[in-house]
Amino acid sequence: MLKIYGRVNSINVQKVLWAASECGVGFEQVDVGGAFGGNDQPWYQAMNPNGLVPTIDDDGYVLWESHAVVRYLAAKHGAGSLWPVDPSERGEADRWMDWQQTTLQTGMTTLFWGWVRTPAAQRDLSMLEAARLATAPLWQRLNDHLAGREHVLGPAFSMGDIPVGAMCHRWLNLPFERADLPEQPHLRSWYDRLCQRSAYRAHVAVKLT
Ligand SMILES: N[C@@H](CCC(=O)N[C@@H](CS)C(=O)NCC(=O)O)C(=O)O
Repeated sequence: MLKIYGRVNSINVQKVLWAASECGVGFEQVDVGGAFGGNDQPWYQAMNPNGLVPTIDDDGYVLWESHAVVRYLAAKHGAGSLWPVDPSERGEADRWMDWQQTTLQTGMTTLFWGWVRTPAAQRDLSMLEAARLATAPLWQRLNDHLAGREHVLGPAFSMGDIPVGAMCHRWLNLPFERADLPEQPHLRSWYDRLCQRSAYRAHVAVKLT
C-alpha cells in the first residue's frame, strides 16, 4: 500500500494527501516531522536524505519532493483528469505548480509562520506587513488568470490546481487586515469550488496550525 510520510499540517504533505485522495488511491499516512520528529533519523534519511517531508513509499518505490510526488500519482492514477494528457495543458499545469514554489512561497512562508506559528508577542509586524503587501499582487496574478475559468486549466480540475489551491486556503484564512486589498473575486470563487471537493476539505481546508 502507498505510504505517505509527513505531518498533516505541512502544506507540502497536504498537496500529496489531497492528490492521493483525488486519485482514489488507498494510502497510509505516517506522522513524521515537526513535533513528531523522525525525519532526522537514519531510517527516514535513508529514504529522503534531505530530512524533509513528504516522502512516499509506493510498494518499494520511494519518492520525495511534493510536486514530483503529485505528478507521479497523477500520471499513475489520473491520466486525463488530474494528469493532463495534452502536452500544452500539462505545461500550463506545471507552470502554476512551479510558480507556487518559486514565486509565491517566500512571502507566504513569512506570513504563515508569523501569524500561525509565532506567539503574538514575538511577531515582527513590520516584516509581516511587508510580506502581505508583496504577496497580494502575486495572488492578484492568479485571480486574473482565473477570470472566466473554473480551474487553473479551465473547466477541469487538474494537478495544476493542487499547489496553488493548498496555499490559497492559507492566503484567504490568515488573520491579517484585508480591507485595503483588492477583492480577488475569481480567486474566491475558485476557492469556493475547491471547498466543494471532499478531498480538499479533508486535507487542506482545515484549521491552520
Ligand atoms: N521542496 C520540498 C520542501 C519540503 C519541506 O520544506 N518540507 C517541510 C514541511 S512543509 C519540512 O519537512 N519541514 C521540517 C519538518 O517538518 O520537520 C517539497 O516540496 O517536498
